[in-house]
Amino acid sequence: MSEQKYSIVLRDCRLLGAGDRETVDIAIEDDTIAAVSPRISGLGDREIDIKGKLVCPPFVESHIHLDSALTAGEPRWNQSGTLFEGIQIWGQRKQGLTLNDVKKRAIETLRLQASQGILFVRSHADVSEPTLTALQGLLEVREEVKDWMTLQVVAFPQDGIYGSPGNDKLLDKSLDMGADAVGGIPHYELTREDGVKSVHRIFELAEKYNKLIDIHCDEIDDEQSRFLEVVAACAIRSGAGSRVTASHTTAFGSYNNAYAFKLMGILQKSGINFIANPLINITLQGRADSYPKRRGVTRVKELWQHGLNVSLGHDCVQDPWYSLGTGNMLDVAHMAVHVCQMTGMAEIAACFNMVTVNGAKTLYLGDDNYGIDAGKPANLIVLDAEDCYDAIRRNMSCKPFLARVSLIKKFRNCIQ
Ligand code: 17E
Ligand code: FE2
Repeated sequence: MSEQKYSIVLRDCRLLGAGDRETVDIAIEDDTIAAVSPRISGLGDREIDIKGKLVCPPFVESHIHLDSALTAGEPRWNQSGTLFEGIQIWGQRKQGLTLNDVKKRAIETLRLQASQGILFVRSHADVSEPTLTALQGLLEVREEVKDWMTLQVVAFPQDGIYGSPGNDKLLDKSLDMGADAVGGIPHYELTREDGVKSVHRIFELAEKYNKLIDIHCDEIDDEQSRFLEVVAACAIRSGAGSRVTASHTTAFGSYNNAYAFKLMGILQKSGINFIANPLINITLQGRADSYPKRRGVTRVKELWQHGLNVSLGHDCVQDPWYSLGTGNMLDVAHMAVHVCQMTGMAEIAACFNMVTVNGAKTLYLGDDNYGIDAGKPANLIVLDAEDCYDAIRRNMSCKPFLARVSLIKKFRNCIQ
């Protein structure tokens, strides 16, 4: 019997969570994983010795604003470092948006992300401007990059749904144009009532257009900001649970424990996803505090301990809110380990999951589309690390290589 032939065989791969267990070989045929086993006898046209390094599914960037990426300092720098000054500066910068401007910066950022092992990205697009240039640009980019990057676009009304007349219609139009998810910003609406109304409107639109939901929710230090409970209640009543995401939720870090305890039960019942953005929220929040100064990050550890799905996002790559982004998901996981005090071994592993498998769940990619199993698309990365602890600890020097098979051709020199 002739030996089985594959396009590529990766030898001696250490899978996530394998510990000291045996490494495996991974056979790839066309764009699909054909086999994963301790010893594959068939040969690949291309044989790559991974030398026991960590092989995992690609990084998932579950929360970024590509429309504002690479605009830091334009037209001016954020002096107070607050969310609100950032919104003001972006409000000026976005007046001059053109399709070309949005697309050029978005593609440059996506290339930066792909070169660091990210193959799935969810980006918000500000839909508060009547021209909808940011959205149109990102929808075109979604199409243009689809061979090497899966991009989801959230219609995000940065200035609020009820902040000015017409925004509600713009959000509706954005979904009609093809955005993948409905966004919102209830804590920024003019009143508490408007905030609650906006959450109900988001769920109504999601149902009308059959879209996912991802809301910027309670991104403020105000312990009275309680829109998360409204999101959870709507998720419970609509049954939309796993299709719903609450991003940021930094006020949850300021709630009193009695309320937080009650809320946690409701959240568990809702089954919604959470996204924390520790790099930017550690810098944006706490700006009105003297000392003690709050960390301004949601209760990541407790959400994880209670079985909720939490992923992590970069949020910004050099924009008015955060000028220091690199796009590297290990930077994000590294910061989460510190800010959320998740330094135990199981906790560090959990933070690694938050930039990989948990992100895939948040993006609702489906079990068939993500992971290292026979039959799934051959989307995987190789990290120059022994395990996820080593990867996070040495984040600056850990270089991912090899990505989606179609990318092997594009980024051939990444494979070593
Ligand atoms: N807009 C917003 O409302 N919050 C953020 N963190 C960013 C943009 C980056
Ligand atoms: Fe954000």
